[in-house]
Amino acid sequence: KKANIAIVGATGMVGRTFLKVLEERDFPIENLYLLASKKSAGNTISFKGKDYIIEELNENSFDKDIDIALFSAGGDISKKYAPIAKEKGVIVVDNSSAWRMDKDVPLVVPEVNPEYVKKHNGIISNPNCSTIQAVVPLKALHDKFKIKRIVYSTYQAVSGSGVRGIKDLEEGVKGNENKLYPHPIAYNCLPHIDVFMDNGYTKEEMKMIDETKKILNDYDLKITATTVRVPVLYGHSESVNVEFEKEFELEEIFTTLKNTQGVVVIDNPKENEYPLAVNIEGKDEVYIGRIRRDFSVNNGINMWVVADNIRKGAATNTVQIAELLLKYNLV
Ligand code: 11C
Repeated sequence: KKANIAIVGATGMVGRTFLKVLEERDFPIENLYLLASKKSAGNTISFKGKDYIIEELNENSFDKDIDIALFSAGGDISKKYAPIAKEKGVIVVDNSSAWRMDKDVPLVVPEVNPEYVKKHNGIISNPNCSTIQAVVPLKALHDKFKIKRIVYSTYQAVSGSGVRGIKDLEEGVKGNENKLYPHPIAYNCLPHIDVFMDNGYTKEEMKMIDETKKILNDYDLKITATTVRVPVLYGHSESVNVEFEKEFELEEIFTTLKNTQGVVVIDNPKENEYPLAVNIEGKDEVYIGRIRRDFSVNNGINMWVVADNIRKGAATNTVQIAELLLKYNLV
């Protein structure tokens, strides 16, 4: 079966990657509609060798026969237009944070909780990029050894902030002033992603904590996080410290991760081999290395988790969700 697909935010970094991923995976599309803001309307984007005209997103955009709309145009657009699309019978797969914590909205990572798409009420959320890459390995480990506590420390690429983040880094290394971030990102690390909340955490940190619990469907997990922006273009890296209830042999952790769908283990310290952001750009898997015991607790490990934030962290995961909708005959 082929589906009618709309892309909301087609000209953005994630929007363009949606198209690339749909093309690469040969997603079965009948009709494709590209929607964006007024300023891009009328321009064309090519998909599978054919040019498509970008239309302005408005309240009538979903009057057409659209099965699935992939949204990546920011939270405000999703808040306003996802309910309109849903009303017209479109299934929205939303990459923004607008609906993620809503009780009626499944938050899906296909390697972790694919069946949750069946519970959709017109909207399915794609998690935050830094959460997606963490939960792929954590789900497999949780099933086997039962996680008690997680400590996340992230090293996140500027592309997570979109083109303006990339510009701040590229201009910064030339000696020009930062325009997006509150401090220079060139030659620097900023312990500040998204806005600060009243509890002293940033919103990015709270997203990692809250979304992990929702995706793993375990609200008893103890989780803390520090999220840091680093001068890297693509690929988020994370130090993930995990404490388990159950005892384990380190070899079992390796075996579990090696057998987890969507995970690639690169862990050969003697040869200086471990996942690096610059090597995983354009990849769809989650790369893991530096797997070792945390000797400060009874049953703990540390690992280094790297993924392309625009692909697995956003576009690929969203397209995988759309693939599940077809697989489960939901469109
Ligand atoms: C970043 N994780 O790296 C953010 C970008 O909730 O979808 C994605 C924000 C989100 O800045």
